[in-house]
Amino acid sequence: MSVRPILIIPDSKLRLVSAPVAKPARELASLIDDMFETMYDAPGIGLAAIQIGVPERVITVDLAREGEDKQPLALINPQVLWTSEERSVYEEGCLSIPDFYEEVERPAKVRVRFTDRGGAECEIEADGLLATCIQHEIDHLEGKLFIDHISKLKRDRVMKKFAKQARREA
Ligand code: GNR
Ligand code: NI
Repeated sequence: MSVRPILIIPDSKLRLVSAPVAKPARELASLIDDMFETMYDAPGIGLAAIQIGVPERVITVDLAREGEDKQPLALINPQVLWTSEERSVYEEGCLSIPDFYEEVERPAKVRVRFTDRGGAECEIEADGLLATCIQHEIDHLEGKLFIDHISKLKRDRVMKKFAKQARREA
């Protein structure tokens, strides 16, 4: 198991559309272990494989707070079956856009089909922060970031700041 580096914008890999998982079971299990370790280390409540440079459709989520028992959830090839008309707004952040937070409106509830880490076909209906987090992660699989849901003015400002930082570090 290892903590892997998290890609930061404007890394172009973050814009890739991830492919359905094709890995052998052992490699997939090891990817998921690394994703949880990386997510807990950050710390974050969700992670998509592309954030550690792997363009495959795997996400990890854990909304447990510090001191609570862990609630690790891995979703392989997640598919949105239904979203509610009702919307909700959360202040979102992203490990690939450090220290930037903005409110995003999304469907309040979502029903998702996925394969779990044991290979079982599952469905969950999520609401609250879990619904938002799962949608944020599924967006990553499409090369989409939460800043794509905010105003162009704010997005351009944050992209510019990170582009400048990347140039300084180059
Ligand atoms: O850690 C994270 N927190 C968060 C807060 C509100 C909405 C979504 C998230 S996901 C984010 C980790 C991350 O970047 N996942 O891709
Ligand atoms: Ni993110």
